[in-house]
Formats: sequence, structure tokens, C-alpha cells
Amino acid sequence: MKIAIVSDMHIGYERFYDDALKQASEALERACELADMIIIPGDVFDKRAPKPEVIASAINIFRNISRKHWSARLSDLRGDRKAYTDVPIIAISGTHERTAAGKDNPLNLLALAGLLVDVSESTAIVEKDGEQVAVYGLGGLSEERVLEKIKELNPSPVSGAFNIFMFHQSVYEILPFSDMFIHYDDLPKGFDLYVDGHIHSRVEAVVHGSPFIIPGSTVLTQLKDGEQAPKGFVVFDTVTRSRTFVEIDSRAMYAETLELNDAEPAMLLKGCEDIIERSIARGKPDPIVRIKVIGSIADGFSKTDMPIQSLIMRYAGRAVIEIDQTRLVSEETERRTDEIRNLKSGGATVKEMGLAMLADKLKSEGFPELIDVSELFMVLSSQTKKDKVIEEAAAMLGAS
Ligand SMILES: [Mn+2]
Repeated sequence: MKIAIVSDMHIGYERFYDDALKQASEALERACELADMIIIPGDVFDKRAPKPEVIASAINIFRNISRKHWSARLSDLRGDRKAYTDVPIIAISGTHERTAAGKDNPLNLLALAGLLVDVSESTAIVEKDGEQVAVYGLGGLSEERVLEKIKELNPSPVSGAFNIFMFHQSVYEILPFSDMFIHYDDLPKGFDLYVDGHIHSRVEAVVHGSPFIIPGSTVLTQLKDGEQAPKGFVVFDTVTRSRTFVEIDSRAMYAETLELNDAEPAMLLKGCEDIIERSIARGKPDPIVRIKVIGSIADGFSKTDMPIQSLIMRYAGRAVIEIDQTRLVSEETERRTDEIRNLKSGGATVKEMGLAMLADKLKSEGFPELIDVSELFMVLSSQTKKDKVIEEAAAMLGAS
């Protein structure tokens, strides 16, 4: 059988609402043409409580594909779940759809409506011409519970079938950021194919001697480096064990770094414009252009002087601009921060710093050095009425 793996559609994703919908629809429609069954490892929806119009959009997409001609059919669903259709569209909920254990989630609503089969903690068996494919599903969980849950459920393959273990988690070997993430070795043994969602870029590996596939999301959401690769889904053939990535029409993302030294606003503007124009010229409509600016700002300017907002507005409708200035430093601001840090580490209080500044100011304005700066500071920072403060300060400064 040919199995389409379509993941992380994030229908209802607010920032790129139309992209999420259009790309989910295209991926699923094409999956119907190319495969005998569809499996979905989570995050069909972007939220656990989508608005009715978001649910309606998803219902329309899944109703359309349910009504296609399917020669493969669900023959059994083992576990606590019930099937309300025999159309072989098999899914689990992802972390975005996760609700408290036992509570309905939006994916489950699609299953109750008979538009797909929710296979969370169950095994779905699909048959076509005597061939059986068994899919065990484990819906998205908080990372620290996964290992314990796998041990508790002890998923096992169905004899005589091609067995798939489908889940929705981070995996340590791919994202080595947390000890809580499970390792490839923690996955249950004996399956012919491991399918994971959650990670939005495409990954292929080998687990317990079998292929491990993450197809990646059908829509850009995280805008991370590495998400520039085309979006789409994977078709796996159980007979040849070969897999094909099917690209869908998706919004392009380009990421570039702009290095500047002693940058003035005009330089930043010019550098960004060049990158944006070049990205637009590549021909994809309304691409996401991410620019990481690194280097230093010229003295006399700060990050707030950089004309980022006007740039974003000017290109609205032609490109989605994201400018990361966190690695652009203002030497002047850094110096001042250092000064403050030094004063602080030297034990100076804000009051002492204020006193020093006031003394400097008085000196530069030509006031006599005899003035009791500390006393004047107290008068100026007192809570009494402004007029009264000025009167008292003026008296101290010898004005009449
Ligand atoms: Mn996701």
C-alpha cells in the first residue's frame, strides 16, 4: 500500500491563516491522488479550542477527501477508541490540540463526525487487496510523560501486518536540548515504520532497523533557520519500502544575515532593501524575508532610530519582513550600560550616581562649588509641589 504522511497542518494558525488552510487542503487533496491511505501525526489544528469557522474549514477539507474513492478501508480499531468511518484517514492529536486526559479535543471532534479515525492509544488496521497496515498512535503528550506512557501502554505490532508506530514528540537525537526528550531507543521495538510529527522540518533516520520519518509541517510557523526547505508530505510504499517527498505550493522563506559596522539608519535601510528586493526578485509571491542584523551602531544612534517599522509597512503585500536586531549593538549604549554596571559593582547607589551627575551639571553651568549638592538633591527629589521645590532650590543656588 502507499501511505501518505501529512503532518502539522496547523489549521487556524493566525499569522498565516490562509496559508495554513490552502496548504493543508492542497497536501490532503494530492495525498488522496497518490496514496491508498493517509496518516496524520498531529497538529491538524493550531489550537485546542479553535473558533467555529476554523473547525468549519477543517470539516470542509476532510469531508471533500473522505468522499473520494478509497479502495483501502479501515477493518478494525483496537483499543478504547471508536471508529465512525472506515475511510483510511488515520490521525492522532498533537501538542497544539492537547486537552486534559479524557477530554475531547478538536481532532477528536473530526473523528466523532466520521471524517477521520482518531487512533490515539489504539491500533487502526487498514486493508486493501488482502494487505494489512496497522497503525498504533500515541497522541502528543508533555515531554516528561512520554517514556512512562510508552512503558505503560507497551504498544506492540500486529502479526501479519505492516506496522507503523505514529507519535508526536521531540526526539533528543534531533533536538538535543532537553533531557526530557525521548531517544530513538526508547521507541517500542518491532515496528516497520516510525512516524513522528511536532518537528516542522523534514527528518529521516533509522530506528530499530526501520525507517523513521518526520514529513515536517505543511505551513511555516516557527520561522526558524532550516525551515526554508520546501513544504509538503511523504508517500511511503510498503512494498518497495521507498519514500517520496511531494512538494506543495507554499510560501517561501529566505533568511539572510546583514553585517554592519558603525551603522547609521540609512545604511541599515539600504542593506535590508537590497536583501528584500533580491528575495522578491526570486519570484515567489509575498515571501517571508528574515534578516539577522549583526555588528555595531554608529555613535549618536540607537536601535530605536533604525527604521524597521517603516520598512515592514513599505513592503506589506510584497514581502513579510522579519528583522532581528538582537545582535546589533550600540557601542554607546553598551558603554553606558557598562558605566552603570561599574557604578553598581563599585557599590554606588542610584542616589550617588544622581548626585555625581547633578554636581557635574552644576559645575558645567557655572554654579559655585560651595553649594551643598546633597541638600539640593534632596530638595529637588522631594515630593512637595513643583513651585515650592523650585523656590527652595533657587534660594539655595543664590537666586532671588
Ligand atoms: Mn506542530
